[in-house]
Amino acid sequence: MGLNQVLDGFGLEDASWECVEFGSGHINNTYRLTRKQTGENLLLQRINHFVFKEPEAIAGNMRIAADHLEATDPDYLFLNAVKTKEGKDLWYDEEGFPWRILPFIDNAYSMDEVGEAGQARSAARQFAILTRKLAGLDASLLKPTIPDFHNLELRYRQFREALETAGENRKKEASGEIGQCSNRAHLAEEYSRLIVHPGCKLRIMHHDTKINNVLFDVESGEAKCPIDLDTLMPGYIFSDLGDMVRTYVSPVSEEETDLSKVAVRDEFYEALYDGYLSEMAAELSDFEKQHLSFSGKMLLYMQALRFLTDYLQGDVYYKIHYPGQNLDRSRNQLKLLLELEKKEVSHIQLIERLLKKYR
Ligand code: ADP
Ligand code: GN1
Ligand code: MG
Repeated sequence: MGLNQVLDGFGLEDASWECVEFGSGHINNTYRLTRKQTGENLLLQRINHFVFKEPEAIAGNMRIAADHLEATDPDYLFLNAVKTKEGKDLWYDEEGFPWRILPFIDNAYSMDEVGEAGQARSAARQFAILTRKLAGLDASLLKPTIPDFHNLELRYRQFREALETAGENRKKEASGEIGQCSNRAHLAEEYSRLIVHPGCKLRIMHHDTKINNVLFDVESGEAKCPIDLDTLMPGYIFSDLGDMVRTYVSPVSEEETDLSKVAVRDEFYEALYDGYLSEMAAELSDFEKQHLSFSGKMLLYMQALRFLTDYLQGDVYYKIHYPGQNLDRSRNQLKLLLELEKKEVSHIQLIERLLKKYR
């Protein structure tokens, strides 16, 4: 697909813009566009329509959220799409891929690993603010952009199905991880029990709160705003907290293959819960408060299952840079899950202390 056609779809002159690949996401293709004369930046993204089968749902959700925020809090920084020539949010290429342009946040950066506990606190605050500001909007107005995205029982079933069709070599390579994932099926049952409780509220959640989905301000070093809002949709409190535990507490990212480096940093765990609860504690039901510590386990288990399932299926979902990367990622997540499980009692006590602080 020629870039000139894409830019033309948005009424932009190809010759005036420089385009470079950007970011380290696993799903979409992201580019920074820079206007040669002025240095003005835009963010261009090709949405992966194999993953997001109903891209209009993303655009629709963003619009509903943006309208609500515009009415209730016009100063809140919420990125909404730049319109195509036809006044639409998305432009479709010949292969059926939707493209969008978003305002580019200048003087900001994202990171793949968290270096300081203060960054964990600050990022978690931003995700909490987003959910709090949307708490007055009926969650059922937003569509699931990926149905059953965080349905842990379904993820477990998909893993079992992948085992039935996987090649013998891959199954042999992954035998240890297959065993570890099979042994934790009770977590999926626990999740299903928790989310049907009336105290577990259906909320508008981000669903992809990993650390490279928040931008930090160059000057202040503080988190500025959540990005990657493709999965902003109805869900439960565990999703966002869980993905933060998954990606903020370890000194290394999910890509690290030296498992001795994968660890739980208590200071970072505390900071992220502190930041999140400082904004969200008053919003939570008693039931949600009582089960917050489940979040990290749930998300780590789900991510281990998802990477392993993709490995068993022949790497059809996540971008990989070398063979076996999805198995390595799954190993990394299982190690972190094990480390987290060891600290469960002290984490529950910590969360109780923080809930008292924000009562
Ligand atoms: P993916 O779905 O592939 O993860 P993202 O929307 O997260 O795509 O974008 C990839 C990267 O691009 C981010 O990690 C961030 O570094 C950068 N980025 C995304 N949106 C913006 C923005 N509006 N302004 C500046 N940089 C951005
Ligand atoms: C994907 O798009 P990206 O890289 O921010 C995935 C998340 C996973 C994450 C693991 C739509 O997020 O669910 O947690 O990879 N997004 C989708 O790094 O599947
Ligand atoms: Mg991303």
